[in-house]
Amino acid sequence: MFKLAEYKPYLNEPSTGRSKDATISPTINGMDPEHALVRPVPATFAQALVRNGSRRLNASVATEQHQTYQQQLSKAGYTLLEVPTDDRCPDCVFIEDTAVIIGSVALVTRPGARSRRPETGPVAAVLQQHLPTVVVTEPGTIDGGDVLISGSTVYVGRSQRTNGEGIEQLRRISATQGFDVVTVGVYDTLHLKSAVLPVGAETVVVTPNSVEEEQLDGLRVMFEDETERFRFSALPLRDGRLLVTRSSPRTVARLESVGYEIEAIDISELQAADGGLTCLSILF
Ligand code: CIR
Repeated sequence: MFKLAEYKPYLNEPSTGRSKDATISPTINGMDPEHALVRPVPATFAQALVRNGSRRLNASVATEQHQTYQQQLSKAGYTLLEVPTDDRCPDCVFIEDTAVIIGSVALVTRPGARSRRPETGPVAAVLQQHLPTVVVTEPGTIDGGDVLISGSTVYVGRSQRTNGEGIEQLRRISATQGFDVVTVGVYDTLHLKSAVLPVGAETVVVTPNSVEEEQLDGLRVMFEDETERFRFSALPLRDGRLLVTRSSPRTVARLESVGYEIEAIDISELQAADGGLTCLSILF
């Protein structure tokens, strides 16, 4: 069973102005990523994989929302790099799942969903121009949405998409870069980062009772509002702002009350295909 009560929910601590974490410009692996790799929404987006949805996805709306996302990345100071979209890959806008930056290396994944495996090659081709790449091999599977890095720890979700062999391969490459790996069971959602969203260097917002929460004890945990289950997503930007989803105002209000500088955007169409804010870019 989950040990929710063991956590001291950061949200319940008295707020004394800006929190420490809220003032930190978030870094990845202790470095400040300058590039944001993105991939435009394909015309076939309506065929994207969806866990529970029934409504039809709209590629034009998703494209508009994706453009707003890119504008925010530019405003924050990232240099945008683009992988050409591919109409044979309806999910390719969710580029995060195809590669993970660990230290100075890019780990090109082997996505858990067979239909998504052709997405990795063109992403690897761009990343190879910037940093060394290694590739997850069969029978391992990893989706980048299952990988969360904080300090020198790599948290990896064991999910429907990421298997034990994939995690072992991740552990080996992480060790070469000086990172430990902690496995977190993912129960009630697609990826670890569907339910555990980094909002700063050491703080995450967690959807209660959806992952193995006791594995997160190295992190400061805040909780998503119960009425907004899985609607919250976030991406810490290099200019110190926190990009968040407009669909989760109560959770966002909690973050504002402890000092976060928030920028809220609407990515509802991308969320309808189980995407969030992290999954739309690879930062390096
Ligand atoms: C999928 O099911 O693979 C896509 N429709 C959504 C992937 C979202 N990826 C992510 O959050 N990292």
